[in-house]
Amino acid sequence: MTKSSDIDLTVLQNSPSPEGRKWYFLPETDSTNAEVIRRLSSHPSEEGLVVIADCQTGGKGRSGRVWHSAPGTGIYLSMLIQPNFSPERIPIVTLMAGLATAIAVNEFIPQPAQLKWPNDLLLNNKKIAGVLCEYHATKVPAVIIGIGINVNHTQFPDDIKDIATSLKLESGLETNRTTLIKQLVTQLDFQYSKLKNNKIQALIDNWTRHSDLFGKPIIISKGDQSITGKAVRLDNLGRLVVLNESGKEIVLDSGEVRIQRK
Ligand code: BT5
Repeated sequence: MTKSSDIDLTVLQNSPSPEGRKWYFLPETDSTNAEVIRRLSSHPSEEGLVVIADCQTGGKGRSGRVWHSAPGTGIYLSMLIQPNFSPERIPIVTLMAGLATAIAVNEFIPQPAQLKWPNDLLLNNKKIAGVLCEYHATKVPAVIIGIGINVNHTQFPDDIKDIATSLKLESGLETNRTTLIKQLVTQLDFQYSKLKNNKIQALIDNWTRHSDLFGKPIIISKGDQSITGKAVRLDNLGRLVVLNESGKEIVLDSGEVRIQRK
């Protein structure tokens, strides 16, 4: 069995998809997001394009962080969308992609994973997936939705071993990556169609149902500031509304959230 044998591009290409979708599989790349961005210069209009890699040598997280992308075990996938809206809407795209990931992943585990604002999916308080959306302003503005899911990992490097988990570690079962990719892309298409139809509130309500963040005491770090309070809700721009310790509502468009567990 080759390392990437459970990713079967033919199965994916034959699955129901929007017309004209292109699928690419790469045994190795620096970053699937970077791959899509490079491709945009020669192919400026390819809405729906999906690029999958078996391994990333420069997997990207937010703010220049690294996404650990071991070969043969994870899903490293980018989808290109070219919606008719401005960069302010990217936070909503990130929520939409997280929701699609949660729904897809939850098909494969008995206990549901929970979304953590803005871009994490947690299982038993450990990170099982992350989303990185990047805006690229070309002739046809593009958003690259990057999703990393820990699927069949049995171990992680020292720096993340206490904060990361995988489907395999949580369920004890090996998951076929092609089956999960199919679910993920189906969900992405479905949630994106809702976004295009401006069903923002429905999307935010659904995201909220897939998160155990609300009502919990949290600490949010933003640069060198940190705010302690309770997550109250998301507003219609996808920002987090927090009730701080003085009883004042604060609206955050970015930050690192830590749930204070007892
Ligand atoms: C993310 O960033 O969670 C976004 C991850 C997006 C990865 C996908 S893979 C396909 C596409 N191509 C790319 O190059 N990227 C996207 P952030 O919230 O900044 O989290 C990064 C942090 O998560 C790191 O600093 C580590 O602490 C932790 N981390 C790194 N790799 C991890 C992993 N495999 N599992 C769990 N946690 C990880």
